[in-house]
Amino acid sequence: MAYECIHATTRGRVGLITLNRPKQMNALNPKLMQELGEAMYGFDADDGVGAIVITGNDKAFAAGADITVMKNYSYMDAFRSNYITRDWEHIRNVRKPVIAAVAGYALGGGNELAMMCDIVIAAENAKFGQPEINLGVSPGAGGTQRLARFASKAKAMDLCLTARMMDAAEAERAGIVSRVVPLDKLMDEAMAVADKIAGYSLPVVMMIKETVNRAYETTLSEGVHYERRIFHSMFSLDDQKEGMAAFVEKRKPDFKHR
Ligand code: DAK
Repeated sequence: MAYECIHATTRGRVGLITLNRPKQMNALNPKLMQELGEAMYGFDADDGVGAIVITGNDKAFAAGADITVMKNYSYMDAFRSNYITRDWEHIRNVRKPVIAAVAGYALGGGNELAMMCDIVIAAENAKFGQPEINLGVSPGAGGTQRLARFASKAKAMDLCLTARMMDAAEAERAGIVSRVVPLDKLMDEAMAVADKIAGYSLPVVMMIKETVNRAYETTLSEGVHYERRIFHSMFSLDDQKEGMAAFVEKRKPDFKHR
């Protein structure tokens, strides 16, 4: 499918989305976010796709929402049009794992987009931040909430109130990045991770994603209870029978994704 602001393609069982506004540092305009949602829903519905990778270019994952679009908005414009919210919430609705492969700047909405993904793999040149305060506004796509939950209150306050950027090593220490790799290895690493996940039983992968995300929405005892119910339900899967039989028979499992 041809898009204006992204590229979307499949490689094996991995759906790869590349943000493609290089001259604007991949600033996230409404068209890009609408296309991103469309491509992600397409991959989510495609039985041939088991995991999704979102990336940018070497200089920028995304330098935030497009400031040229926002600058003349009034309160009513933002409120009545539910400013970009509908297109941003798509990311959270996708049920297959989404990996952000981040090189260069991930700022404002770019950092928020990365934090909406399930795994963040960063190149050594990646820089993460919430510089909205420079523009006279606060983060608006979950930055204050996800940074406080995924990193800490101290990091959330520090980044949101000073606009300073974290490098990849600090972001990994803070907990928002899962691995850091050299820039020239970023896509190999991200695709290898996605490929590995896509090789497992798709319903199990989707249930694990759903269960981990529960940890951020509920109490520990409710979360563990939910995990137990999901675990019990997995004994209805052909893939559970196959996975355990393959272990006992000392062979590779042949998952059928059901
Ligand atoms: N918007 C529009 N254009 C941008 C941009 C952005 N966010 N970031 C960069 N550009 C453009 C620059 O204007 C420049 O364009 P030309 O002058 O060439 O036409 C081009 O990209 C290259 O940028 P620079 O010349 O500035 O390049 P440098 O290497 O010197 O600096 C930089 C790179 C990324 C450090 C710098 O461009 C920068 O500071 N950019 C702005 C970063 C920023 O403030 N980001 C936060 C934006 S606010 C919400 C959802 C999301 C949001 C809010 C609500 N809802 C769901 C309600 C998000 C808000 C934000 O992200």
